[in-house]
Amino acid sequence: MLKPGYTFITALKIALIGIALIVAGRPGLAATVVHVMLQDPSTESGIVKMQIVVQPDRVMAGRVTFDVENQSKKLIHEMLLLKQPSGGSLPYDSKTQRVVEAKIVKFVDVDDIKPGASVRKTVTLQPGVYEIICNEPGHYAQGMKTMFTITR
Ligand SMILES: [Cu+2]
Repeated sequence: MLKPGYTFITALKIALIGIALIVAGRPGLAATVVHVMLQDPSTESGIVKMQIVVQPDRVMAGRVTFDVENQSKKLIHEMLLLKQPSGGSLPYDSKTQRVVEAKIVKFVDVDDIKPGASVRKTVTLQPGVYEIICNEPGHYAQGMKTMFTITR
């Protein structure tokens, strides 16, 4: 036979686990995971240029965890999340071959990820059209940029 006190504690534990499961299952409270894959021809045969693959490229506003993986076998890459400027293109310095970071608002900035390494970053994002880029010298111009959308 169980003691009354034990039964109460057990019921309380079950209730708390139930609440935790409900909270975890609610959108907006748990972070959405977005996979960002930084690739170039050294990643695998068939990839002909530097590129960023984002899955999914459209998520709801709220907490978003970016799981950034440098899938290159040779090159250091990085990942910046920024707002797309309305109409215009990003400020670019052709001398350094980089987007001028002092002139843009960055929501995520993961610098210098070594080949094969992964980094996770969680941020809270408002609806809008964003851009994910790599700003190692020359990489943006060579194609390391992709659109990313946050919906309501
Ligand atoms: Cu790069």
